[in-house]
Amino acid sequence: MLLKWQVQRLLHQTRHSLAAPSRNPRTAVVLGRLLGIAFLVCFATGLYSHFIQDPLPGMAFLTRPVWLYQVSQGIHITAGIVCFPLIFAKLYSIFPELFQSPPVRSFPHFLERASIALFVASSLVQITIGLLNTYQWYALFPFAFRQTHYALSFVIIGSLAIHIAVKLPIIARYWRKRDAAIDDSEIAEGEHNAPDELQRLTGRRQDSGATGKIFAWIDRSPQPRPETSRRGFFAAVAVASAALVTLTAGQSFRVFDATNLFGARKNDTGPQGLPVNRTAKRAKVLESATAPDWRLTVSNGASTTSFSYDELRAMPQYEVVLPIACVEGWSQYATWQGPRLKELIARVGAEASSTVRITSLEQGSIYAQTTMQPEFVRDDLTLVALDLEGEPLDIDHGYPARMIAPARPGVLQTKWLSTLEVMS
Ligand SMILES: Nc1nc2c(c(=O)[nH]1)N[C@H]1C(S)=C(S)[C@@H](COP(=O)(O)O)O[C@H]1N2
Ligand SMILES: [Mo]
Repeated sequence: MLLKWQVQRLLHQTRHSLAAPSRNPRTAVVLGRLLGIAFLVCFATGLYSHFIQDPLPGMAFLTRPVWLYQVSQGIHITAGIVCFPLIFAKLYSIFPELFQSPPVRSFPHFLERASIALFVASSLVQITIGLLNTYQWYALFPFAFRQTHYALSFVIIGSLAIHIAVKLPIIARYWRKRDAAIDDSEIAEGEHNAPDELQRLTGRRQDSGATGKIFAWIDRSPQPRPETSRRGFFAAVAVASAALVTLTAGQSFRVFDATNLFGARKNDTGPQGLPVNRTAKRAKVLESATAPDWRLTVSNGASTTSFSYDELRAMPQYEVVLPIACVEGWSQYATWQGPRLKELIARVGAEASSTVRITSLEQGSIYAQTTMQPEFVRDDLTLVALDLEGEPLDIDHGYPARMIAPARPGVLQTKWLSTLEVMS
């Protein structure tokens, strides 16, 4: 019993000593709102990116505007990066709540705290593995990134829903600034955490009435002027977020190109002015891609034809301007030339609205084989690209031939083509 009291006192004292003007429910609600928006944006763009790579039966995707995936994924990564300052600010603002006493008051209270623990932990893991992935540090985690990231997103959205439901009274009360002003009468009904509530109230207001006196009794340490320091706190969060966007978003959005110092990729670098993640050497295709007898095999059931490089060049050539838009957030437009995919499969008697399985010369990579759905196959802009910026593809860009299609994630723009099989 004595121990219990001592623990509770310690928790109380810790909580008091952590009080600060920026640590109040209004700050937590404002940050929570911003985080909630960022999470929902990341969730929606994430689902799009997940299912376009792994469609459920019956799913079809838009092929216009051609930048749809590029912009969606750019937003996903940028919003994910902004979550870092927002989450840390939010954790800072509610940190004293960690020392609630008693730690658990009831079963619902236990559920509330457990759901927050899950929410915080999964969010931190989520944005961290996401960021690491954009820098291609996959080796740091021994699990499939996309599946884990996808599964965690449901844990997060689920616990976010519980969190919002539990905190609804506080959220409603501090939603608007003017509602956040609390009158002194509430001090009386402060129940178990009355001193904390007082601390917060007095931390936010510089009145010297009864509140001030009780406050002095609780803690005599001088407080910074609440309004100023709260504004300073928000300014710091805003500056940190803006700086992160400015220094990284250039990989996804041209406007920030000049200040792209920390983005995982820079535009206009690499062979033919386009970045390269996986070189021909690393993909172990240097030999197979330059073999003089290379042919592109196109099949439709029993009907199979193979095309030499020159035969592909002899077909009608089309020029398209399309972005490579990597799931890691970087993207860049380029000019591509080559025959249309639908005209190639027509040579083996397939309809334009077919599903095509695309196989690379590269072996043993998850990108070595991809499937293209009918809406992309039949599109006029979907090419088997031979040229990039008016010259034959650099070997690192997929020479002799690669796929390029509109509004598609980079992972599906298969390089070093070997075979195309019409599935249905
Ligand atoms: N065969 C093959 N094709 C591939 C890849 C790959 O590793 N192997 N990388 C994909 C990815 S993730 C992207 S974003 C685009 C552009 O990647 P690059 O920068 O490696 O050219 O090509 C795609 N095509
Ligand atoms: Mo990618």
